[in-house]
Amino acid sequence: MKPTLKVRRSIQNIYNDFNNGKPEELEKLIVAWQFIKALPADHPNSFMTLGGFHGEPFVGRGAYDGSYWGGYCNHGNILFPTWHRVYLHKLEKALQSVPGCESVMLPYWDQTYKITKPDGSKEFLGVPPVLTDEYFTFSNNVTIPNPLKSFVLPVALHDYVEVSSYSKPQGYETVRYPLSGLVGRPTDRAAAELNNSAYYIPGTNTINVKLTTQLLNDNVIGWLSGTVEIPGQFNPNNPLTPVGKFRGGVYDSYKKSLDAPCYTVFSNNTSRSEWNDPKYNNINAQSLESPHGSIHLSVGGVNMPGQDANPNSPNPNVPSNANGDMGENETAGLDPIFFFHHCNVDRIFWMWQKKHNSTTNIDLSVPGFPADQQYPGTNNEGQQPPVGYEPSEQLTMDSPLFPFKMVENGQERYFRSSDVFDIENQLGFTYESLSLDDTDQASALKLQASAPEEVHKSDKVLTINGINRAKINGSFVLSAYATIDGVRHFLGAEPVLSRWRVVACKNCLTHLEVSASFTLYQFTEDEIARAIFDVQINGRSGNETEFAKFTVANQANANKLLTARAPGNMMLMADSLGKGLVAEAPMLMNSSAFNMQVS
Ligand SMILES: [Cu+2]
Repeated sequence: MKPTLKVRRSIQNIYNDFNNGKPEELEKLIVAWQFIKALPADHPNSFMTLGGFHGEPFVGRGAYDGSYWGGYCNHGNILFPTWHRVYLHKLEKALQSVPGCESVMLPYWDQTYKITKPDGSKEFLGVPPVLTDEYFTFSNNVTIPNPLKSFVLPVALHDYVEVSSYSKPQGYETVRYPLSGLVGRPTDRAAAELNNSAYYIPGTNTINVKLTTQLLNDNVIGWLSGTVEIPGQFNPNNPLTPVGKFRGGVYDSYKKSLDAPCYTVFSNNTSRSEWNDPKYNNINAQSLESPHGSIHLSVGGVNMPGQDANPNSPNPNVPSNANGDMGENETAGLDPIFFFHHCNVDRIFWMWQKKHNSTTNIDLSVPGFPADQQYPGTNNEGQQPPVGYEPSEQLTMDSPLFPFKMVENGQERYFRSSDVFDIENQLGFTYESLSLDDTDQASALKLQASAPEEVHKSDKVLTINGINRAKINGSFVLSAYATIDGVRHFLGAEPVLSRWRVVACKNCLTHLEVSASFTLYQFTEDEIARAIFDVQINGRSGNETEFAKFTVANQANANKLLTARAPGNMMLMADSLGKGLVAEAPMLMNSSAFNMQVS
């Protein structure tokens, strides 16, 4: 008989138990987090050590060479789900090492969970209050600063990679949307201070946490539901303001990723984009990494297009300069919310495994692709390899997952993906099932009942290739639009979770590219035939002048696009489209590779 499995639960359920006379589970979790955060920075179980494995402090070749990544995290390749699985396991072990906390399991932030509001309607919960509250009060009335809200760096973080400015001093406290934590240079600090002062309680230097929490929740819920319409901002006299809900919202992306045809395509954005390349005629698929990146950006503060001016902001006309730590790979692991987010990502990974008969073994082959060729995403070509890897090195499920070690037959060795395929039999735990889990009949039925009928009119997909990432500092969002009969519709947004100084990546300059595809299910074939498509990039503003050139103003340029479109031909190439967008656009688009296609 199987030993009883430990259970990773939803943090919101644990919080509800706390409020309903069962405080032990949450209190132990809080004690464990507080403890590992207070350990000396160089202690192997300290939060500084563990949170720092993801990005900064940089080690290895990437500490000085921008062609490499100085952190250990794997993104854009097939190790993304499994590397993070081991990472969570190590943090959980650290929490369990705290005296009296041996039973603590890492909970997940169930992002797609909906609550019923007093009027009976359903809405996403947003960020659970226990992750945003300023204080935590134990049942014995002792109150402490909430250890899950932020982390104060016990040591400074320095970025020595060329001219990068992504450094943080000792004593820096992590921040989330709508605040900015960009403090590397005096100009950055001034911009961050200006941004943050908009959220002070009037007459003080104290952040209005109630307000910033509300704005964070609005932003996260906006990303989840895929709503870009800003209440009160839509101007019927200005039809090119984008409207609508889109199917690429985080909720739909997570759901769609569960249908990804094979592990390789499911596991990362690079492999997914190859699968979605129009040359293969495949059914459009989504990766787990993509909605995961959206949550990073929603918490870390990259505005969705149309959310630049927030009507709830104390000064709605000031575009947000939010630069939260979750939004860049350098510091994401140092905000405690990272681990609750990734625990949910891992839960969805496990759901995919159950659905695709992959709980005990993972097959890397891609249907229709020759087994003797390297599929994109099965190495680190075209991106900066993390610590321990070379760009062309072939990755497998037996590649070492640096820096995580385990003991086998008395010998210490690095973890491999194959050590953690089966969370129940190899790691001894399972997930409390909640939203998105088809195996939970009750919640599946509830989901169906609450989902409005979606009319599916077309199978066509808009694909965009060849955006040059090397020119864009920090994370950003690529969004796509279709203008039909004078109304500009928002098609979706592809998050790009990135590092601060990408241009330092010398040997990546020619091929560090972003691709994205957007389904056009909501339009008829006829509407698609007369649609004008355009793309926009939203990223970190107010810090690097380079980025500003790439911002594409909505209305002015949509008109120019009308003339750039060849009649009856829905493929817009860089030369015509580039001029239609902005003068500098070809710098951003790899001119030979840029391609926008409906097929
Ligand atoms: Cu992540």
